[in-house]
Amino acid sequence: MRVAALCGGVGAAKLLPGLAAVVGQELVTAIVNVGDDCDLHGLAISPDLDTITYTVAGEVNPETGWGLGGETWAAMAALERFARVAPLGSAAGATWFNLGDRDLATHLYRTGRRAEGAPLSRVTGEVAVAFGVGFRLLPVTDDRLRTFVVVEGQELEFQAWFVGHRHQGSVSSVRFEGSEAANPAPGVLAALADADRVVVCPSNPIVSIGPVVAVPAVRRALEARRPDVVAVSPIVAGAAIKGPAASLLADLGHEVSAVGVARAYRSFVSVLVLDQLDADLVPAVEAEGVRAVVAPTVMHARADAEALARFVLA
Ligand code: FO1
Repeated sequence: MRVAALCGGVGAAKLLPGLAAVVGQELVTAIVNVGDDCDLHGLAISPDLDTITYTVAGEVNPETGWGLGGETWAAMAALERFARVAPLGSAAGATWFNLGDRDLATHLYRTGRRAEGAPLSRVTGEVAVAFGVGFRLLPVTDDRLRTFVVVEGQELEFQAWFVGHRHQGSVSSVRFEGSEAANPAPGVLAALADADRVVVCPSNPIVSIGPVVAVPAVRRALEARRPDVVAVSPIVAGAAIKGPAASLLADLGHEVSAVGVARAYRSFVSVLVLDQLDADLVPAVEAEGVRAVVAPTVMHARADAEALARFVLA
């Protein structure tokens, strides 16, 4: 069975190995959010692509869910020296976004290859092979697509809010700059057309899945495959497992529940997997025109991910 999985960062990274265990890595194509990407220190940084790569390679930092395990921070520590000389407003030498010494190598390689004219999708494939990842990993687009949030009247780039401001503050709006003009990366539309099943991983519906489905041709391809598109609710019992999904949904006027997720996804998703804690929401989800099925969706261990993957693909 060929599977295409729409992915953000940590939530998706937990389900992917489960999907691979069921159908085999070579039959899974991950279509990954790039709205979180950022340019710091002159480096091209793709957090969600790296989180997926590092996780499926078994090299992710298990405490944080991002970056590499066993990291050292010599480069970040050395940058502190320049803090007292950097002019106000300069981004040079920033240490608010923690880049470990080994993680830096990935950004150096990606930046070097992009400077040679290689598209992000090509470089992502090279990085995946370098980490021994057998999946196909694709950025949703090779074009520039960046997420901005407006908090207390101030517009911030995604990482400046998520990390710089520890995703605090009430978000009044979110936009995906470049999405309207963005084309799917090579292989994305074919993956969505050829897949026997499309899985929307339990990532943040607004800022992880949102940018992916904001690419017009991707949204159209998903709507055309709606009967074969299954989503796993990232909201369980009114809360997100990790990150700001719940507060974001609330800030933007969505119901913070699997019902709110069903409403957000219903134009391209035909089945929503709810956690057992939300079994009582089945009728309300189905009232949104989305079939609801119940299974344990919180993944603590690999076995949980494989069981959930088996359920999602059944
Ligand atoms: N998240 C943090 O909360 N603090 C950080 O300093 C941080 C650094 C970082 C570096 C590389 C990378 O790939 C991810 C990093 N993240 C950090 C996580 C990142 O902000 C999130 O993974 C997302 O973009 C949301 O999924």
